[in-house]
Amino acid sequence: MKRIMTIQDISCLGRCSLTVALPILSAMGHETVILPTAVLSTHTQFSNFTFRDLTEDLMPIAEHWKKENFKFDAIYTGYLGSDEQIEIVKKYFELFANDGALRIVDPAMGDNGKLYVGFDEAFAKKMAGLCRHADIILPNLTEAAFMLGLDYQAQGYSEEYIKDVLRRLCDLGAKKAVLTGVSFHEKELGVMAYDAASDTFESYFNEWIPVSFHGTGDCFASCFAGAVLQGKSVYESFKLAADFIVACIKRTMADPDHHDYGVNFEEVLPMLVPGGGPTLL
Ligand code: PXL
Repeated sequence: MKRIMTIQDISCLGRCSLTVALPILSAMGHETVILPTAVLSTHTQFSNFTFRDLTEDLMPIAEHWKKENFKFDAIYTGYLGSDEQIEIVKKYFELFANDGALRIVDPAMGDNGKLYVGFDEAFAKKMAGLCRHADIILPNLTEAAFMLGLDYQAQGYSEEYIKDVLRRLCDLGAKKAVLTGVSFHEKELGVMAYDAASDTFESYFNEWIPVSFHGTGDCFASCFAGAVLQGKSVYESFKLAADFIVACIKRTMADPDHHDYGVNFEEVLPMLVPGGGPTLL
């Protein structure tokens, strides 16, 4: 069994960050070690959320784990609350990823052309600095634009433009970049990826479902990380993750009482279980 450490917040309600990463990675058959960076009453799209910063616990936890000589096959980071937490994650990479562990960074900090509440352009640049230490990064187009200092383009761009964005993302230092929320045709939405070592691109598209749900980026990243750790290729992993998200959105919309602050991924989890549950696409 593989052991993965995931570093992100606990938003108690809102189906994002650790409340999706832990069940998804567990369902995919991995021992999942969590490092919570903060506890929030909800994610930051709600008003008046509480925020308990856990920064001061992070290094004592690392020191304990180091003394116990715990090993990890992968470290996957998501939403991080501050510059200081980004620096601490770099230390975790140094301490725990020194014997071949895969470092996956989802620079979760924005969507639809805007950064989430609490983040600014300087934070995006710090996140770009963390990407330098990653094997694989998973930004959406908004996060890529902020990290690279480019204007956000919602649509109407060319394939060459996306390839240029991907090359620049790998120029930050990551070995591979997987860009989500890419669309070259009105009715399609998908993923394009770049592998700097082989200078190759791969892409995968699904039908565009014209809705937006919170937390889908975290579900995508968790499923992707779980699939890579199962030994799937980067292409197979982002294809599975994209299909998983489409299935989650369809399942959510099938409920007339659904809300938009998280998707029903729970009932779609069986499609990720090794050995197979039903495919719920
Ligand atoms: O889904 C990303 C995410 C994770 N954690 C917190 C958030 C968000 C997005 O808004 O607010 C706390």
